[in-house]
Amino acid sequence: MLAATSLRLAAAGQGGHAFVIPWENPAMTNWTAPAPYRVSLKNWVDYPGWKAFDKNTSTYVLSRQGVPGNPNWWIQLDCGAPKRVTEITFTVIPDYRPRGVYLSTSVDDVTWTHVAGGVEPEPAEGLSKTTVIADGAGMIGRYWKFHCQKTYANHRFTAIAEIVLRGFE
Ligand SMILES: [Ca+2]
Repeated sequence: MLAATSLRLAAAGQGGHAFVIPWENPAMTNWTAPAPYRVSLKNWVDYPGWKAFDKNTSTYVLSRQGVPGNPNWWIQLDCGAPKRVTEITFTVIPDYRPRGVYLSTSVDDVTWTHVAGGVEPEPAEGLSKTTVIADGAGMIGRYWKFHCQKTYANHRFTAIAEIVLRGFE
């Protein structure tokens, strides 16, 4: 046990994190598969939102913006257990860019902590943007929720092609 612990700490390097098994969210094949992962959302069109987490940048989640009284929409990944997430990569599709997207996280689906804002790429930045969390130290959460606040251009729809979370078990 001691040897294994020492090995992990050695691998952690200067960060000294106790858990250093690299982790990345799996490709979802439905709302709840593979278990224990689960995608949920609050949006304003009927769309298979789990495709924002299917590791395919040609598929996406779509929603309307600007619905009276409910202007924002969100999509979240429940990892089934807490993960330390150190970075996320957020990919859009050209004509339906969201704007002002921020990420929050929770360990219990009750208390939420703001993680990062502006996680979407600006048009000049291309279609994907990677955001490093807490200078690479990451944050620990089970639920990771992406809030889409605004649109670009004249579209009333926004879409997210793919979100990938990386970090440690
Ligand atoms: Ca996708």
